[in-house]
Amino acid sequence: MSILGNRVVRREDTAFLTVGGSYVDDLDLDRALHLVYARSIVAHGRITAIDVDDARSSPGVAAVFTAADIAEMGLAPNVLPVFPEEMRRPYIAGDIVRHVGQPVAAVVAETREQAVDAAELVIVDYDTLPPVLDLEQSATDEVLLFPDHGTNVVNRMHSDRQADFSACEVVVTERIRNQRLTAAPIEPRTGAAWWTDDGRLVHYSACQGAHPTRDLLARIFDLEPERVRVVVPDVGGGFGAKSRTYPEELIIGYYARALGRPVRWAETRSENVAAMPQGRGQLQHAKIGGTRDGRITAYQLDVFQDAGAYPIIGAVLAGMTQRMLTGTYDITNVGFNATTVVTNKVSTTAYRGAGRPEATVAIERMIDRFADEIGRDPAEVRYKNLIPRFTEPYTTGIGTVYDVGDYPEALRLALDAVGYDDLRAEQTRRRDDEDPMLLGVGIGMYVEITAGGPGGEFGSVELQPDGRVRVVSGSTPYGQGHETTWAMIVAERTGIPMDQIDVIHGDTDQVERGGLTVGSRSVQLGGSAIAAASGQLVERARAVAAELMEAAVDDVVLDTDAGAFHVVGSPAVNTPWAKVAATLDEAMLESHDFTAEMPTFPSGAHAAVVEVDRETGATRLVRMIAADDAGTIINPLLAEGQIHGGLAQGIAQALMEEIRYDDDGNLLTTNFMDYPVISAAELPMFETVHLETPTWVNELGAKGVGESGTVGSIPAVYNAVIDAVSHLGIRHLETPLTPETVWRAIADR
Ligand code: MCN
Repeated sequence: MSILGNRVVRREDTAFLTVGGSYVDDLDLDRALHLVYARSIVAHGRITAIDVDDARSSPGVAAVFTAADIAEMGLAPNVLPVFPEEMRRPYIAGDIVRHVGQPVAAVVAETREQAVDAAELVIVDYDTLPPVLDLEQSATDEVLLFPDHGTNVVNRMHSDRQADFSACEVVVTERIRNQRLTAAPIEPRTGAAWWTDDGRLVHYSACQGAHPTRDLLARIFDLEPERVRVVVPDVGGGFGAKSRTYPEELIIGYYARALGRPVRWAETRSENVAAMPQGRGQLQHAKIGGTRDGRITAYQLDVFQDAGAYPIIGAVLAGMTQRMLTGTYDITNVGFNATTVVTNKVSTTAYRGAGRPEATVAIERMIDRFADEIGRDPAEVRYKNLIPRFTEPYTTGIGTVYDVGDYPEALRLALDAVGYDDLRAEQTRRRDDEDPMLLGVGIGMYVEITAGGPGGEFGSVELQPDGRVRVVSGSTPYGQGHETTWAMIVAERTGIPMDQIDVIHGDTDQVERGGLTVGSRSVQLGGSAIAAASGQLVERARAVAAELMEAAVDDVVLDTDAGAFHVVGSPAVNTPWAKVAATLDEAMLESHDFTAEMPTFPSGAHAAVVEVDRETGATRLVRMIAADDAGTIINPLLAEGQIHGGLAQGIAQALMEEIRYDDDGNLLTTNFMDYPVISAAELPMFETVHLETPTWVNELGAKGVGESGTVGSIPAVYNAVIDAVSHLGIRHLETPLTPETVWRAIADR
């Protein structure tokens, strides 16, 4: 019997729930100095003078670095080579500041408190420049953020064809805003660095990939990668925003070298909200058209993507929106354009879903708008336009190739679970009775792309002479439970019990190579690598067992239930793994790099039931159903946990969370008082429904699940709230659907 598919509890949690995890800031570092940044209070301005004298002479201060002091470091490397050279970010701003919160000086002191106090004494004079905050305004280039570059536009994307609406009986347009969000990891960004006596750089980081950070550091400090060791201990969440280690942290090694002592950095929550790159920030102009009986025949999406002050990952995410343009629907006459611009706000980056929720929100809102326009039920319109079940690669109207999926079944399961027809009847009853509690039901169908980026993943499995197995993974987890997942895969392939399997990750001295844990890629790539390495190990061990049993290798099989090899037909005489291990002089190591032929496309249907208070505009999410298909599930408990977390973040985007700046570019949402991170108090018990169409892309049959919950839940909740108030003539509102937004719309009617 296979252990895969069982609800195995996370082995990671014993420590988390008892003694606690071990994070960068828990490092016991002898003689370490503390780094704190003085940050810009101006969104756009020229620095005319900077006075750090008082800061330098403040108690405990070892050094204060300005841009001039670190000039030899140049600008931080471009995150992607496609970005304009002129738009590279400085480690510390020297002449121009481009967002509130940008570092203007680095203060290093004996204690964190002393560094904070001294940073307050840094005095900067600015000539303010007009802030560019609006995306469409930025695209006009009236005010340039980088005059040398000549335009605020980072890139433009256009599909080969544009949608033609001439044959449509009905056409609906809408402006949809995907507001900025912060990932709000419980552990803000942290890092620590020092140099060893033989000149190696050691850097501890709370990030989403040890090796990519190591390679960046090697590049910055002009070292061979082997001369850098990056360790990623426990990480308190990342959600995409820690996928790239940022200049503020990358440069810690510079301060450590200059001062000859370890330097550590841990930002505050307010710094994290202001200065850690944010998610979303996409403005959409959508147009949908079709027949009066509900067949959609044309769809066009034109977007403006906010890159923030310096282009990083957020500046390419419109490409993901394009790839997932038509979602689960069979629409061939489609078009897409994107303009990505810089603005005087912190950069945008990947945040759970990264470009795919934006596509999903657009198509799912427009399906509802279209259904409303023709007076038909949104579920009926979806059924009419869904791609039928497919097991062979399917090419969408925009040219993306999906692996396998059954979208009509997902919709059926979600509607059954929620009791759709009864809800519609109840909704009508409440409307007729003028019940102050309006009922709304919303559907969010989704298909998303996982492991959509380049590269594969590394894994190795090593049988040691004492019988224990050492698994080494190139993936770096930050909350997903990889240790449990990898141990399950090895246990399943070898029959060795999980408690004899140790999992190593996140240390470049112990792991040969590795990628980023992004795009829900780890199980399908890292898991497949470990599965393949396990298979190779079984083959080698089988040869040893055959020798021990004096049998022909081809006659020997592994009984994974017993964890032992035997000759076909005679299980009584067997060689357990321990016996094979005992013959070894040195560990038996097998490794594998798995690269997939194509990404996988998890999908599903989410349904939300809300009550909207007509008097106050307040929304209560009453039920949330998620029917998700991530192919073969390794561990349903962990996969559900992923869905739960994703749902919470998606629901938060629909109802509550928003990063807001004022007209001068000051951040208004600076901590968890102003930025309402969602909690269990706002959420119902989630109802998950299971659906599995295993992918043929990898031997595990697994698709990613880490972001699915977010992608489907945003439009489901969004549509539910609009549905609740649609009979009042409200067709569309901007997220987050706060009580104020909803109340104003109702009051306007
Ligand atoms: N899983 C499974 N069967 C599958 C796929 C996944 O059982 N077919 C389970 C596995 O237990 C695996 C977990 O789900 O450990 C996640 O696997 P996968 O979908 O491959 O995603 P990754 O491990 O690559 O994680 C990345 C993904 C992303 S992109 C974001 S953003 C995110 C997320 O994971 N951020 C998280 N989940 C998070 N969870 C926590 N606690 N914290 C974050 O910051």
